[in-house]
Amino acid sequence: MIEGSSKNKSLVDGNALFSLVMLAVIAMVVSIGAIGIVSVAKSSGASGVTASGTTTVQVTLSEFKITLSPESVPAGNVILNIHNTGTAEHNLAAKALSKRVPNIPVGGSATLDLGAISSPVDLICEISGHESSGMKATLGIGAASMDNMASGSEAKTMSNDEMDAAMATVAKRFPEKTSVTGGQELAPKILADGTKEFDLTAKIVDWQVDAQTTVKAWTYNGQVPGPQLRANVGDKIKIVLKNELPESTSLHLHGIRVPNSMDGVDPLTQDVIKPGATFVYEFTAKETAIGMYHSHHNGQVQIPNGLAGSLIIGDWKQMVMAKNVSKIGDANNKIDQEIVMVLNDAGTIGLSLNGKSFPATAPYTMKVGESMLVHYYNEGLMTHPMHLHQPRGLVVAKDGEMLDVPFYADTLNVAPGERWTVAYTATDKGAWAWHCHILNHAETPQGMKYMVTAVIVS
Ligand SMILES: [Cu+2]
Repeated sequence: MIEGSSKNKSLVDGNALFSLVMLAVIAMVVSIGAIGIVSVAKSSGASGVTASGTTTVQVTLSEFKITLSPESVPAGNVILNIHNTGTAEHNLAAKALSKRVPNIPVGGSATLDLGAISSPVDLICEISGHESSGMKATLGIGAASMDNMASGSEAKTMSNDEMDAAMATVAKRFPEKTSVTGGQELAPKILADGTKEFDLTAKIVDWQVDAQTTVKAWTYNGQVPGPQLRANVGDKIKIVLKNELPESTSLHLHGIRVPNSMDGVDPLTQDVIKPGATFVYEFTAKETAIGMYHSHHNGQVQIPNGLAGSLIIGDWKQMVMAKNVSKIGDANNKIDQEIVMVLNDAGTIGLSLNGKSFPATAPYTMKVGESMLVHYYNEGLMTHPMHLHQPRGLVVAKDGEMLDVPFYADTLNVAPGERWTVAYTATDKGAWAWHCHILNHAETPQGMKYMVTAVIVS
């Protein structure tokens, strides 16, 4: 793993060193001209999660294969989250258990509860000809799900030199270009009474998590994460959401003080927004916030598939510096850049930073003495301990509430639904790896992947 944090240890692992050198060289070249704020990340289909005895397996159907993540699970209750990312209708059946889901349309999803299993389960698509074309898979029974991601069958068939070469190849692709970047700031329409109107359309698009992996993403305005919305305390805000998805949806304003009728929890606080319909969320920003907006309808599918974005209320660069100026140690007492990093680990997007997977994640650039404010958002199903090798961060806010006692951390757990705000101030030049420290969220036997990027300090 790219490791070696802690203040004065140097990297000793050869692969890690090579990877970092590659990062440095490539990213330095690319960064001339400054890469600024926006980020992107990659991922490729991703992960299952165990929660107290039940394992959730992500199943992706396409022409003509069935991909399971993880590929085996501990004995116990198993739920399959199935996504059709292909271009034709598919179903999924566990014939030995007499369980199946109806045909799933293109871009659609379904859930299949297998109940308690203790032996491997064969899965197929029953549509005529699809099984024989390759749509079959076996869900194995074995060690905990994560072990499979790490041990990867490739590792057993590659020589050491082959593994080194594979790792070098993927590192050289960083930072890889993809067609669209998520989280772009959306300028509001300013209405006659000063209201800031943000127009969002929920729709499925083809999304590159990296240059070689395209998935069906569920998006706001074609972006993962959705566009970044910004406002100030006192602003009247209107979010006009048009639903062009094949499913109903609703939009929850997570961490933002709104009237109950604007909380987006169908069917309690509003009716569902049916496909083709539009709903208007309207409220006045009463308090500063590091807010999420995301689906609150079939959320365990819709959010990991991409329906999430940030709504930031207030000038956080100024607020954070005013409260923490002595601890941040910035050269001119001004935070230079502010970014949102949305973590995800499931659905069609999978393990990713801002909708992209390494090497398509965006690197960030800083100069010694400069500061960067990072808002981590976890929109996935698991906790991610985010680790930046250097510089260390000052954790200044949790869920949009400024901490009375900020603290330094080089690794910070970010649980689902949480937002943590961290001020990083660059002290040493170099290309510093930045990744989730659940190791198989950041690396495979073929090199760095998923939740990895870098900060390049010059
Ligand atoms: Cu992680």
